[in-house]
Amino acid sequence: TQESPEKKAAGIYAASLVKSGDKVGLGTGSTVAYTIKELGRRIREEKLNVVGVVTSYQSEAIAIEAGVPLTTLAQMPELTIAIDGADQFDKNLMAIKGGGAAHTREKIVSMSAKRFVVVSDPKKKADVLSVPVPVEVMPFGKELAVRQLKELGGKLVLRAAAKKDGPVITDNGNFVIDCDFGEIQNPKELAARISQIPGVVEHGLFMNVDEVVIGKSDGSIEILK
Ligand code: DER
Repeated sequence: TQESPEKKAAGIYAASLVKSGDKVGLGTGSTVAYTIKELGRRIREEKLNVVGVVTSYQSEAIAIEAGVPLTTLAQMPELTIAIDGADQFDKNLMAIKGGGAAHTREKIVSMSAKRFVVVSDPKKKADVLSVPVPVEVMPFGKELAVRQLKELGGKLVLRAAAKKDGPVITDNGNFVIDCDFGEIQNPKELAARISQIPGVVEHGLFMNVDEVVIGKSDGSIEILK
């Protein structure tokens, strides 16, 4: 993927928030990839001493390549800071994630951290959240989840894989249904309703963001708290 100055500015700034001794949750996607690579540079050049927990096979591969030491939540259940991207966020720091189908482990890791920082760019800022909400569902329960998500007003698409015939299978072995609810006036209520559907593993509405770092094309950043 070609360089994005906005994502690079946000990702590198977020890596500067990390200090030696921190236990770092490492999200998934192209923006946080800059953070992971910058942490690798700081480990090599500044002797930064940190351990990370990843949220996908993708972030695991990037972290290993960057030389970031990794462990698991089983060994390191309470994290200092989690850093991750998002597909959209609003002024109340509500976010929609899951563009990379990694939102279940991302939510577990971000909720395991004392501080959750989203790295993003101006295109993802919205007055009202409106992009489709990814919902990870157990294949066994897909039909029931489809019925109940439709009852909530969603227009649903089972996420198709790119280089595999058939649906995306997540790192957890499940399907992803992208649910278009249009403008979401009450994200907290929608999140609660989706979570009640049996067979839903996790949805992409995140209400635990502490700050959003917005990268700009001139390399500067803006922080929403
Ligand atoms: O899947 C996710 O939630 C990712 O964080 C993703 O939505 C953000 O990806 P990007 O940084 O490549 O836009």
